[in-house]
Amino acid sequence: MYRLEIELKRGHDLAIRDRGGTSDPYVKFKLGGKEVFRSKTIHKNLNPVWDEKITLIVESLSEPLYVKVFDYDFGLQDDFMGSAFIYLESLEQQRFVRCFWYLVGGLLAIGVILTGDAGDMSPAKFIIGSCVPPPTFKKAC
Ligand SMILES: [Ca+2]
Repeated sequence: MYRLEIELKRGHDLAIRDRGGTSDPYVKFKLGGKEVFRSKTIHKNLNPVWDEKITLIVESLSEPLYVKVFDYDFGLQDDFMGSAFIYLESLEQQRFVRCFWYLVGGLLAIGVILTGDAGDMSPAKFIIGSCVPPPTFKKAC
């Protein structure tokens, strides 16, 4: 069992899906085909700040965490804005924590900490992530 802490920080320069040249973005996290979290919707903002944290208990690292961004539309089907995968297996090997930027038609800042607990051994802590920093966007969280 692993404890996966996810911090959804913000989006940067996300895709336009509404006629006014903006979008109403929210983020869904899926693991093993199941939705595990849905963020709040930030209306009319391509640079939304969510600042939401969730903790998941994960049994296996073989399933990637699927991150999807949608534009909320009142009364209509929501529009897809972009997606990213966070590969939990690859996280374990890199022991650092940072805020990470994933390309999703724009960028998402997500911090990830994976804590591994192997049987009755004392919990081994892995602080982890992988990073896609855009060269033009210097601000880290
Ligand atoms: Ca909309």
